[in-house]
Amino acid sequence: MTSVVTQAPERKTSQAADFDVLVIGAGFSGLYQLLCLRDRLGLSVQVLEAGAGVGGTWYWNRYPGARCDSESHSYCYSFSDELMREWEWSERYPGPAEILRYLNHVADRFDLKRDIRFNTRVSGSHYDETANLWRVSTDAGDVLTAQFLITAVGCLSSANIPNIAGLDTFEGRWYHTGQWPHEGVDFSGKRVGLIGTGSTGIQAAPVIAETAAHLTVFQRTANYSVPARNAPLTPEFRRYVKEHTGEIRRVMHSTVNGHPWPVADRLALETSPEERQALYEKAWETGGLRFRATFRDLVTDKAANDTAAAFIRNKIREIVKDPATAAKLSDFDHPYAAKRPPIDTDYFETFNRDNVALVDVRAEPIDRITPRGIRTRDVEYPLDIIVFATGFDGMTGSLLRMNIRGRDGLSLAKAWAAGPCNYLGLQVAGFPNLFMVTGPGSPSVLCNMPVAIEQHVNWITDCIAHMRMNGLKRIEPKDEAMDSWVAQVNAAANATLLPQAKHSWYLGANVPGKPRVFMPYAGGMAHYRKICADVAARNYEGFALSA
Ligand code: N01
Repeated sequence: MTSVVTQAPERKTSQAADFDVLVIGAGFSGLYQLLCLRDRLGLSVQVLEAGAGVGGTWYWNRYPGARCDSESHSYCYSFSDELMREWEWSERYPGPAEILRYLNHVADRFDLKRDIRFNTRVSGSHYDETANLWRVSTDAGDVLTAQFLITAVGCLSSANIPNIAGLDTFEGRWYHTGQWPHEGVDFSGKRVGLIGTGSTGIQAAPVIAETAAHLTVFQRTANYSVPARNAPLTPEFRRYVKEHTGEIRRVMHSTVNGHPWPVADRLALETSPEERQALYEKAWETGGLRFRATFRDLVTDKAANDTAAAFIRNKIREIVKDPATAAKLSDFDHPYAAKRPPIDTDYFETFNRDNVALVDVRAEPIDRITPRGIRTRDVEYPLDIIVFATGFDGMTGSLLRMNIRGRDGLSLAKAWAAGPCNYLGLQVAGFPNLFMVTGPGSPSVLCNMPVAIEQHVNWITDCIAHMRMNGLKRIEPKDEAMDSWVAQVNAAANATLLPQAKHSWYLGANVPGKPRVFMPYAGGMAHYRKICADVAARNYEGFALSA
């Protein structure tokens, strides 16, 4: 833990408010934010959490095959060497049960649960300018007040269930992966339809296929995927992690996307075809998101990207025995990694099973859901269960559904009608003392999330400490700082191939009516970290602070 103020001033709540700070969400972000504000700054903090337990994303996403795509030794907090050393991950990629055990361990170790109100969904958050406090209402009818409001609601918490006609007539059962029943779903003997082939659908399909009588995968856009190569961690690797915590953290904090490996400093187009092929083969065998780090021009140069796309297309054709299915699975319409690249365990192999079929809904669009199943233009597919792996109203959905209103009743929805304009992804003009952890306009989903979260939480904590030490009561960004940041976010995206994926949730393209704006900051986590540190060092340049 480096940048956060460590001296706890005397605990003191402003007279008018119930708490100094209200934090919404008890996932990775909310837990760490509570710890920093309560135990390091001595503030009174209340966390409001819709779930019955801690965990955020991992509390809700318990679908079959769910597993984190970041490697376990880096998908954890790095603020405490002791915590890093004492926790032992069992596999290369942790599943929801293990991540929930970890987050409960953290919550218990730092005695966080006593300040979390579970089963409490926020229904409205209004800024009262006269009193300079936020009034937060809950679905239980309570109203709580605080000087600061911090959203720690995650980027992917608002399920996107497509509006397909007839869903209400379906006589089977249906589920969205992001709201998975905690008791699980029994697929045995069932005919299952899975809609969606993003990271989630690609993880779920092989596991569902193992027990279902039949699985039909409805694919709208062919997706790249690379083997994850999950495996139990060896004692040697666990020892290595314990002995190198500082070094692992240093690498995670210095890389473009917060993973514990650097992007190779070589160009695909300056590498001979033979060597390039050998490097891709090696990366394919190693598995995981590291594949993207094979060359540094993969997400900036289309010709370089084409070499990776061709390699993956060939792999799919080698794996999938039916050439027509292989062709549909590899008919990509976007550059590799322009959408979040999935990693999988036997996804393409699953299409060699007798009980699995692929439907290309571009060629054969879904017409409606019937009482018996899904009808496309050509055929009715009889189903007992439909699984929507159709993603989320990403980045802004979880914020906008909380009915946030700033000065003069301005709603965040109105302020963001043309897209999520803000400063550094942290604050929005007109919404004083409201901070977003990993909001749009920050690297967030382009980064290994715990790394992005810790940086934001540390920055916000330092900022609040600065305000209290200097008798400052209010902070919000200046309009010109916001405009400049929005321009920088756009420029960073346009320097990459990412905006070329026209159907990407990064662009809001998966939600009808949502403005098409590239939302995360694509300039790299390490660069972003420096920008934020420089802003703070220059006396919070771009923010208006007042007493
Ligand atoms: O959602 P997605 P996701 N008819 O939006 C399809 C993170 N994550 O839940 O591409 C037919 O990526 C849609 O088709 P198209 C990760 O950041 C992390 O899979 O829009 N199909 C697409 O195929 C990820 O990016 C992990 O044409 C429809 C799919 O549904 C993010 O979550 C694991 C449709 C949605 O893909 C979201 O991933 C999983 C319709 N009407 C996820 N509407 C780990 O690290 C949508 N689709 C573990």
